[in-house]
Amino acid sequence: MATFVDRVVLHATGGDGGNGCASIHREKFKPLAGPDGGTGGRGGSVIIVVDPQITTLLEFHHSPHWHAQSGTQGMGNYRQGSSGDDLVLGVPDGTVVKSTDGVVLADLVGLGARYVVAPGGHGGLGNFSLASPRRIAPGFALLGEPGEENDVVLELKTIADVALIGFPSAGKSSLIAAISAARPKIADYPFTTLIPNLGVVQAGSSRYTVADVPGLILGASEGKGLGLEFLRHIERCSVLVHVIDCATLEPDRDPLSDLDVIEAELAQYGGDVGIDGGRVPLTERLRMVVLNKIDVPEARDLADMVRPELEARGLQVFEISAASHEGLRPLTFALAALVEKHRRESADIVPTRTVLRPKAVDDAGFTVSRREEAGREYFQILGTRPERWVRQTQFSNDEAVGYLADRLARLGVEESLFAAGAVAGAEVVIGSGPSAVVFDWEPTLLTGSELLGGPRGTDLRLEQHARPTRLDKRKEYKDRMDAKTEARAELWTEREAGVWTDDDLVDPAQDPGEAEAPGWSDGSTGAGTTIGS
Ligand SMILES: Nc1nc2c(ncn2[C@@H]2O[C@H](COP(=O)(O)OP(=O)(O)OP(=O)(O)O)[C@@H](O)[C@H]2O)c(=O)[nH]1
Ligand SMILES: [Mg+2]
Repeated sequence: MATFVDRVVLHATGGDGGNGCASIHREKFKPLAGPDGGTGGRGGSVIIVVDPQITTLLEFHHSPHWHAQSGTQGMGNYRQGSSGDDLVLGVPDGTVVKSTDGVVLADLVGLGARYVVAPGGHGGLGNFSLASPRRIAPGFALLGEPGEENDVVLELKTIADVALIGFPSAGKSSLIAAISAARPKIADYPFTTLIPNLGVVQAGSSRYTVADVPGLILGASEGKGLGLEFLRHIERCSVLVHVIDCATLEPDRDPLSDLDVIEAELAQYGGDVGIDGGRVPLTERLRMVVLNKIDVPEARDLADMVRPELEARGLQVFEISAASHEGLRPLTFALAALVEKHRRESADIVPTRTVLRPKAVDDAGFTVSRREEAGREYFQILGTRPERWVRQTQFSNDEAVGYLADRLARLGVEESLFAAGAVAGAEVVIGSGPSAVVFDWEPTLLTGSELLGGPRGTDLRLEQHARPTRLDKRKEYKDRMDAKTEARAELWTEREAGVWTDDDLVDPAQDPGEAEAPGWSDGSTGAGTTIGS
């Protein structure tokens, strides 16, 4: 099983923020001494950072799901929850972070370059922090915010100065083995090399790295052979070396057509060149040609024959034998000169360390839009703050819901809903996707002037003209007086009867001895109590 992985999908989830606490402080003689619920701790974030010890993304291939620690809840007596620890994951130098739809989010080059994949959620405020002169003892706290869930693609682009490219069995691995301490697998069948190999070459006082990538064939850009999959590893190389096999026995191949095929495939491979930091396209990189296997007599003749043609194209040509080590010394020094040249030229260009393309944070704003879906009309509110407030609200607590309504109104959501044409009872959706919350809107009118936005004569207040007329008022007064007279008459009948008994409690017919009624009794008037007679 291959132990080299250069492209993985990472599913990262930030830790949830801890919930705030609603608690009331108590001490001796002060049983209700004010709110003292602490704020919940922040959730940890999932962060990737360049670690020079790591050379492959294998670990993420085996376990792609990572979850940072959550914050703990706030507690009474003003105690805050503890924050969750960040989860720091090491990745190889040269890792590119992309979104799942292919947008480059960060290019991690250099020790310590880092990228926050999934930030943790905020902790919810405790009722101590929610207290204000107008809300002295809040009976609620805010919920912790869930951590963000993000999927990103990690791609490894090897960092080397020189890349060896060419057909399978051209002798690329043999060459890197001859000039450096790298010991890749070498054999006479195509596609011996399945993963990129790196070697360090020392030529005089200069030192540079060389990458050997799997061989390319005609149609690699359409996926033939190993395709262009490994070409991402040469995207960062400053010098390209065409290794050409002069001793091949295949009938339809010769050094010139081999070179053309590889160049065509390179042109076909656009890569991310140009997106991240405006690198030089592959077809415009410094390059040279190495004619290999000249220890074979026919190969040497062929090499001598094609050399003028290649030089006429402006290419630097070296005849070598990776087997007998002939011609290697001039080659390594010529490569050193090219690498040094490139380093000198790029020294004044400020290195593009980390290209971060964070989401635009528009913290202050929100948008209200009228939507229709399957005949259902609703108003959607999108915005960082309204969405977070909704996530932090405990909907089983009326006070918390009231607090949310106040916050939304203060932000100006109601005015915007009016402006968008919403009326009382309209369906309002805050957020999008599965976490969206749906409300039936009950406007809390501050001044009523918002209603004047409609066409003339459509003010809702004008339709409620149910003011009583004088006749209505007189009739109502008369009815009230009649009812009063009736009630008084009833009372008098009862008084004149002179007995205040409750028929349900005592039945005098059955128990004459106990005929005295419960209730007020001064004992002077015998059975029954007479009031006011
Ligand atoms: N005679 C001779 N044979 C060579 C020379 N260089 C490489 N070979 C042979 O060519 C064959 C292929 O060599 P590799 O180095 O594996 O070729 P490669 O370009 O890495 O091939 P892939 O990894 O398949 O792309 C091996 O059998 C080598 O022994 C050379 O200079 N002279
Ligand atoms: Mg090889």
